[in-house]
Amino acid sequence: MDFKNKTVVITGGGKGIGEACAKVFYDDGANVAILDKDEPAQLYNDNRWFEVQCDVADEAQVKEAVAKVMGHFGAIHYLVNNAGIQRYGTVTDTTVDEWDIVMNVNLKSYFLCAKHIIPQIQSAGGGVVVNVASVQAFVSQRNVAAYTTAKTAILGLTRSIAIDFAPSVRCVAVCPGTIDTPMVRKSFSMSPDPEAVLQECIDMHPIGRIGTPVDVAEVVKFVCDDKAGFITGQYIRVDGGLGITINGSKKAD
Ligand code: BMA
Repeated sequence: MDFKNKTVVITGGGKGIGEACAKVFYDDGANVAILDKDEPAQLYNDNRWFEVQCDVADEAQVKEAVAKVMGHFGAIHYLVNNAGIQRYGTVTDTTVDEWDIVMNVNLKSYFLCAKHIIPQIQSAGGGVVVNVASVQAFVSQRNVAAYTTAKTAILGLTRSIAIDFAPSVRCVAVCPGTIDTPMVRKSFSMSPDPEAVLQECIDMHPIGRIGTPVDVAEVVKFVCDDKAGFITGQYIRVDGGLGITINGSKKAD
């Protein structure tokens, strides 16, 4: 129970990677606070589990949520910025509204939560901010211009937080490949042949499968552990080798 008496705040913690993070921290003894825009699911009926319905792209709501978490747990040691959405379009066909919503959820919310939670982490004696980015910070798919831009910017935010708040606060980006989440399943379902898209995604990853939310959550938890105490300002790719070869998991032709 490495995380006993430690509190982690996880944005977008109601499903997908965020939910898996919440579970692995909870299983390791942490107090877990989930900030999610959807109605809380209340997975565990326990004092160590606290859910706040909150739009993390809205500063007033973030401030109120942080006050609620502080009221419940009295301290915050870790922030996992994870809330994310994916919208489709090139720069010429992405509307300004779509651009703004992707930037607000995938980037501004990371800034807002860091802004209002880092002072609490400092008061608690130090801790870690983990920013869940994407392998699309390095290699981009077609037709997701706003998403890949926001995910790339998260690396800059990660370095800034790491420099500005060292040594008491570490900040690390975790960059997943294709992970079996509701967000990714939704993207598959937009294709006339979702199974073919799934297979294409499997083929992109030399490990020969897409990832599970727990694959990512275990790395997020490790990064928060004192055992990772010499890692800051960096990114860790959790992507099954996506991008290291021309042919993904396919054997050479
Ligand atoms: C993720 C999402 C997924 C995609 C994966 C690999 O961040 O964009 O839809 O499959 O990156 O590109």
